[in-house]
Amino acid sequence: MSLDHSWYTEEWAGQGSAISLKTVKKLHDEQSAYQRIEIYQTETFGTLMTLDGLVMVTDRDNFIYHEMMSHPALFTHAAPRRVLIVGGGDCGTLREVLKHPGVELAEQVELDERVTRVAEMFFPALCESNNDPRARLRFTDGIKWVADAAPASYDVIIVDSTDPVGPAAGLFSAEFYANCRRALAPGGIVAGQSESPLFHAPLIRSMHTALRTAGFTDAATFNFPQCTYPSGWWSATLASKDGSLATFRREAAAARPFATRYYNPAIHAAATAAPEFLRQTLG
Ligand code: AG3
Repeated sequence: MSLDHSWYTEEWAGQGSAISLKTVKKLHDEQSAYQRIEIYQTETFGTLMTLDGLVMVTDRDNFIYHEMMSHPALFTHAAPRRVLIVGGGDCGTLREVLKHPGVELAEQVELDERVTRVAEMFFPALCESNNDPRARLRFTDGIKWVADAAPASYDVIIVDSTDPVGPAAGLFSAEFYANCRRALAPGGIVAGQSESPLFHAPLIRSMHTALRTAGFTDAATFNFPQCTYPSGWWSATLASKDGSLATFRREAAAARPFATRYYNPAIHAAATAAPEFLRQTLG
């Protein structure tokens, strides 16, 4: 069976596999200072955004990723007030973070302003909280931002990055995590997107090693389905500055005053269960 021009395909380098989404038309195509940003209307997944040919967001399944990047960390921290998002230019993570009434500041530091401007045009729902008075949108290098941040200035740092290649590679390093740890207040938590358990287990292991090297005292990988990302299975890795991740506020999560479509307390607990091969890889 051959794929014709009405299919958008992301081939997964070295994995002999790919995702294809049937497209109706291309809505936007630009080369920003950093990357190629494309928007498609798909037949069954709504609007699709790709960066340099890699799937970032579709209307249909982004809720799983954005909820799992946000709520596990925010319901593990005792009382998150100041949240930093590194990357996350489509603003989907920002929207989830701002659903927490206790959050007083959600600062997003995205390298490429064009990603956010294009998201505002084509993903208005993800950007619906961008004008919340608690939101601060910055367009600069997140690695430098965290290195320059005042000590103890955030409660939670969420790293909503692209794959660990190019400018995003530094977001997976021990040096970056050490700066995150310094920028976190006591009790602080960092959460980073950590790729596919099936395809990238060695990367997840190296993240755990880097987090420990940086001084984090506990780390755990939360896994969840993400059918448009490589292997269809994805993860977020959380780490605690100086405590444990067992401080999950289950009752607060159960009584959350906002709607979710994936996250709930049972999912929170289940997502931390490591499949046997991952448990062995992580040692
Ligand atoms: N974060 C991108 C995860 C990496 C996807 N990788 C891929 N398609 N090869 C997405 C940003 C969503 N806020």
